[in-house]
Amino acid sequence: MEQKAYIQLEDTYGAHNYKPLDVVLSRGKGVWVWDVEGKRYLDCLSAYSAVNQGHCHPRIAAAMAEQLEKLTLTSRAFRNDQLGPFYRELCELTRSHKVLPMNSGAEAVETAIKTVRKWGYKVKGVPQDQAEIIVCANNFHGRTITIVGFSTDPNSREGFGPFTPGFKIVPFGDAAAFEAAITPNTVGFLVEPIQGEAGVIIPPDNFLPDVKAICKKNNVVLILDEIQTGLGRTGKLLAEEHYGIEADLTLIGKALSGGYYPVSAVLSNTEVMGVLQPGEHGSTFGGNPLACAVARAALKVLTEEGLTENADRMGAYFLSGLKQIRNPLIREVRGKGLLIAVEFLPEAGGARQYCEALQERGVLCKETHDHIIRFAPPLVITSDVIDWALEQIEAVIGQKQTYAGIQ
Ligand code: IF1
Repeated sequence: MEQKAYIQLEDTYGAHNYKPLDVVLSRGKGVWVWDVEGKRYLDCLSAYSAVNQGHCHPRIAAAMAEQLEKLTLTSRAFRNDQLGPFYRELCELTRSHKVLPMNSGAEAVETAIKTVRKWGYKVKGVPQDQAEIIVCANNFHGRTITIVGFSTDPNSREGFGPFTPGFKIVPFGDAAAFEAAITPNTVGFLVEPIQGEAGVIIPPDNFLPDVKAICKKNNVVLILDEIQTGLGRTGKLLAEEHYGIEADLTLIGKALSGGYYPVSAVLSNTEVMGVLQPGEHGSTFGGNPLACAVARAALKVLTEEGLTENADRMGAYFLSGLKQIRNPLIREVRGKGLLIAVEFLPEAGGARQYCEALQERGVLCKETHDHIIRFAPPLVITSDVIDWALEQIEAVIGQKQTYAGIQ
């Protein structure tokens, strides 16, 4: 079938809850993907950091293929031979005490919300149903009703009410505002170390250390959502390491499976997780043997192939190359590791046009909030590929472009 036939099928039979680029992919390997007409593209989105290990990594594929022949799902009514080793390897890697495995990132977020609320009632002594959780403006934590209820993005929440009570919103990066919002009923602070969807918003260096101290002083659980920033993306295994702190609960997902399977987890560095008793939380597929086998392989690839270190080196290289691009329409180039954004002034006419022009040149990326392009290639990228990507990006957004888009 031709590209446009696939597009027509999607548009005819699919809900229109996305506005994808008109590229129909059929194959992926490492940093590259190919469309149905055989054209090759550099993937600069990595499925929003779920493919940190690169597309179709053979070691993860092999682990999945082997497990497929053995056992895929038992439910948690019974034990299996992949879950315990997965727990241990993940805890040792992240210096965690406990793991609660789920499937999607949003489920990990919801699990953390339930856990800290229960901790608030059973341990902190918050009156029943009075627990408060503080979040930041411009957050992105998923798409469930509870989560979009504390979103500040109208597109994420309009028309989906009524929402779950018990959440307060403070400005991102403002520790004083966070402290001022705390009450005796505050049980948790849920925050991304770097806001991905908001456009790679990096807080002041002292924000998270200050927040950690404030949480400790006020007996508030610090929940870091590392579903996008975690697992090597920012040049550290977890983004919290840039700030020298440890969360009480850490949420991971996406690259936990290397893009092979929905796997997420809540990591507990304290006994907060201990409040959950049998039968109080769970999921049909949470912690299934196939998910665990895939995640174990994905973590091994991440560590044994030095992908975090590569993200640090290649991210610095990519960022410095982008910063050399001259264009008065560029407001800012920012990033940590291979989580990078180029923000344009409104006069540029929006970032989508640049994403479409880059698609023509074989680079796939995605705009966010109209004026920002996020560049987040798989962590296996090499400097020669970055050099090629910079040539394409310079050609599209470099100095010679006029106002309101491409000549
Ligand atoms: C979509 C955005 C990114 C996340 C953080 C939790 C979740 C996500 C920090 C929920 C998921 C995904 C969702 C996906 C696109 C992508 C996304 F554009 F939506 F906002 F990455 F920035 N915490 N982010 O980034 O994880 O339930 O999706 O597994 O909704 O299209 P999930």
